[in-house]
Amino acid sequence: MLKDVVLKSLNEQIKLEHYSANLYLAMSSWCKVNGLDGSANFLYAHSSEEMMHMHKLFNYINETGSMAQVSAIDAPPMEFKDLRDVFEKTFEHEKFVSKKINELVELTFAEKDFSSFNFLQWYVAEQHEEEALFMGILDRMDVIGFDGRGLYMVDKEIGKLATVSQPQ
Ligand code: OFO
Repeated sequence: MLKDVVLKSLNEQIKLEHYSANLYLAMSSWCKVNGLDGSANFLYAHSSEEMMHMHKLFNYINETGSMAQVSAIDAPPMEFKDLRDVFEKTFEHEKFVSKKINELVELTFAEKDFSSFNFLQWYVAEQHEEEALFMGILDRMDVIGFDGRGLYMVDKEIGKLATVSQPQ
């Protein structure tokens, strides 16, 4: 069984991962209707990854004999200025998630919950990868630029990063 203070924070993280999944799904929808299929596919696939992050926490909590919670989550934004705005927001969001994971790690260490501390190391490594991934996309945008066929090229490059494609 988890201590109440740890359980509460892990359940908050479930909520945040679920929100991440919905945020990227909303962004995928915006990209799709704006003709940016590569980015739409990438963000759709990334939304599934976020659901996996959520399920991993959910299963961990239940395995300890504590109750994983399914909570109401806020609706994500649906309007974006342009593709750069979408990916600046993903990067900002991932930095926020990293901050929350670090707080959780700190809490489990302070509470001497070393099992949860060890479990959370996976998220620490994952956040490092995700921040690098989204920063890399912003860098690609800077290199390719948006002049002429730039937007088309950027979208194509982002599409290549999709881990799974959308169902037809
Ligand atoms: Fe994007 O890593 Fe979970 O939230």
